[in-house]
Amino acid sequence: MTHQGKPIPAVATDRVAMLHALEKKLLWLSAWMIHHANHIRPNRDGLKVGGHQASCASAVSILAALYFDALRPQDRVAVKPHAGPVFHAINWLLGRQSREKLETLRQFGGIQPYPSRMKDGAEVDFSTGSVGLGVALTSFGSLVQDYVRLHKLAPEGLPAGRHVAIVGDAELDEGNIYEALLEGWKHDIRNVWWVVDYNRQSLDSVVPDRLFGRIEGLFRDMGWNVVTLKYGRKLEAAFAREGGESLRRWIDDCPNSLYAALTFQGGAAFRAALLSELGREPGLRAIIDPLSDEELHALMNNLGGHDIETLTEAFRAADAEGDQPTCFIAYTIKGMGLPFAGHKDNHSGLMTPGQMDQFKSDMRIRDGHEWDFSEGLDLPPEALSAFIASVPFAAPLTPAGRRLSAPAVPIPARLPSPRTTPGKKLSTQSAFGDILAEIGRGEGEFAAMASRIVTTSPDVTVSTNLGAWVNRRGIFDRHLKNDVFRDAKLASAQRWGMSPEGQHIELGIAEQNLFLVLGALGLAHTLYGARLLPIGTVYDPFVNRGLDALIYGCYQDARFMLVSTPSGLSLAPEGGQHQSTNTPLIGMAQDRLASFEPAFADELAVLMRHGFEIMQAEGGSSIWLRLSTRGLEQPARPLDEAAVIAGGYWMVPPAPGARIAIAYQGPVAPEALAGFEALRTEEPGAGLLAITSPDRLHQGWLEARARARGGPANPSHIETLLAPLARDAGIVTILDGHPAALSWLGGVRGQRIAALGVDHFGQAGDIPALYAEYGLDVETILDACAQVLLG
Ligand SMILES: Cc1ncc(C[n+]2csc(CCOP(=O)(O)OP(=O)(O)O)c2C)c(N)n1
Ligand SMILES: [Mg+2]
Repeated sequence: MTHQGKPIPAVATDRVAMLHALEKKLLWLSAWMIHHANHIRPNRDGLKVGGHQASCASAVSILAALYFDALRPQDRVAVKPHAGPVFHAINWLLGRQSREKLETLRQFGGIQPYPSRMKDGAEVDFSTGSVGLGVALTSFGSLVQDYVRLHKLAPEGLPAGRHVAIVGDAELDEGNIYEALLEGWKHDIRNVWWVVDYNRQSLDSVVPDRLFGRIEGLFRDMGWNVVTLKYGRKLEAAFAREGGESLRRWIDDCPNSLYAALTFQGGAAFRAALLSELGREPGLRAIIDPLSDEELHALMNNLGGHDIETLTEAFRAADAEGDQPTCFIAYTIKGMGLPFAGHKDNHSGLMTPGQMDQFKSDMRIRDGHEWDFSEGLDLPPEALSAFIASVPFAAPLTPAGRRLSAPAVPIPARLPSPRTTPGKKLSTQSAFGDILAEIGRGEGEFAAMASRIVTTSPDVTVSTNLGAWVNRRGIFDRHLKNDVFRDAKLASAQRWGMSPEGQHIELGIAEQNLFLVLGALGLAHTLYGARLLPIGTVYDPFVNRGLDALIYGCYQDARFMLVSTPSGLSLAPEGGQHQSTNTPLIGMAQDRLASFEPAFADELAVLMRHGFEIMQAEGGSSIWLRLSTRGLEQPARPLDEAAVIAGGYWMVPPAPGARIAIAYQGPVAPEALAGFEALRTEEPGAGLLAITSPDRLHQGWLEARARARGGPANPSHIETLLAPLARDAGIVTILDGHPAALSWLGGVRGQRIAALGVDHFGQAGDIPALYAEYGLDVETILDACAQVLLG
């Protein structure tokens, strides 16, 4: 075996001593990485680089016990964001991170402040940073792991892993945690550990006392085992002596803020407090009097989360218990071992150079040897290397490492087109349901892709038209559950039997959970070695409700298809709470998410197919389809598929040098068409532009402009589309959403623009009333045409 290229002799070692050495090493390295970034590395702009030495110190023992004892290669971990440096130090010790890289914390191209799957490399299982989300993702990861395994899609020989989150206690203030707990309970998740770094401090303050009593109860109610690691060995031994019980009671009753303040002040302050309150308790003095201030401080800080033996034993015991989800509440001190330990303002606190000098000498680190492997430890480096190489997590998960891959599932050249009859209206939402239901038959060339599609929805399965697909493919559950209505022969359009073979994950109404599940499904190829084609449906306005989790999924490059429907004013009688306006702008702004709003079923079929392709492509992305319940007459026509994918095509091309064009997006197509017919009587050369994606058009335009900075470049799709129009032509744009999504078209060639759309809250009404009120009607279109023509 080797470590960083050097051979390692097999040395018998004492496990606990090694773990102690490693926690010390991690405390040093994390503090030094941050100090180095702030004080040693040249600083060009005078900005504080930052970092969280106290948050790291709080978690070093927990992380040491996990990575160097409890974890196995197949386990998947979300590390508390502010302990990122500890995580990277661990990877260096494991030989999976280079030493040079440790010097790049928070530097351009270097290690990110919070672990990032995309930027920090293959060792990061789950990105973290937006507190609460990484924690919840572990639960849904375990659900997806079960899905993959029960569908027999997991690679041969890959063992099932545990999903572990190292959780900052303030993360438990995030509501998404409780949404995930509830959903996890419904799905009977297993193999999940949440290890709470319970330092009773957040960013601003010390958290209220006994909050955790409540939280613990919640975990138990949700079927979790809760293991509280309050005291370490030394304190437990003291409690066992005469007077020890009163000491325990005093600590138990001590308010969090006072305990934190005493920790910051040191052993003498603890002594004074103990003597004033417990001085007369028999036996107490015998416990504390022989201790120096320093020893008393160490005793009082000997909490469970800093006691490597307590931690490793608790993890081993839980491991032996089986797969019940388990929450460990590990009491810790924020900044443990650092000069600002326990201080309420320590979250972003950095050691001063003077404090670092002292800390360095306390840690016995010589100048110039700060990065040395076993510097400051009473151990030969070979012994340390040999121990590290022997821990379970050091074994490779696969020869290619921790990040898995799975081949793309072939997508047939054409998806089934929904049946349309001339004169019959069809909405994009029903077309979506029809296309998926047809695929769901699983016949012929669709068999392979049908078996990989997984749908999920937060209680809007039926109302987003997934019903027929679900009837064909069933609902996923680890346990077989019959459909009671069906067994009793009670009429219902939905046949909702649940089984391990089912392909729809039904969620309660919690949009963050939808996006977290999509995130986990969309990482299945890299985490569980199985390619899935995830589709999530949600009402368009409620994308906003789960937006951070959606962004989070995109940040880690999870791949899925989001279908949001209904959308806009067009779901008229539902009123202003349900009528979305800002979503087209979100679709444009969101990285790694190609968003589209087709108007017709044939466009939708092309875009769904495209979505299944790009979600599997190297360098691809997720896809978002904004759909509508408004039925439109369907055109019978040949379709320029590439143009639909690129974001737009001429429904009616303009004459060369035309003075005006109307550009529409989505379900306002009939108004645009009617306005266009009227316009044409006066402007026979006018064009009618169908926009399927402002996002793709805009992105293409940005990319072309970036290319053009390096010399002559091909024009973007939108430049090509607009080229036939006269230089000074006017454009009227219209969509059932915020007008800014298309108003930028005027900037492409410096043309006059009138941008119609919705920029106020909607309200109930029918489509004619609402379109008239919000200016999506023919009259407003024609007024806008006149305005741009007249300049
Ligand atoms: C969603 C979100 N809101 C706010 C923040 C800013 N923030 C970063 S850390 C933190 C408090 C963290 O406290 P805790 O989870 O207890 O971590 P620790 O005490 O271990 O540092 C806050 C509010 C964030 N990262 N994410
Ligand atoms: Mg905290």
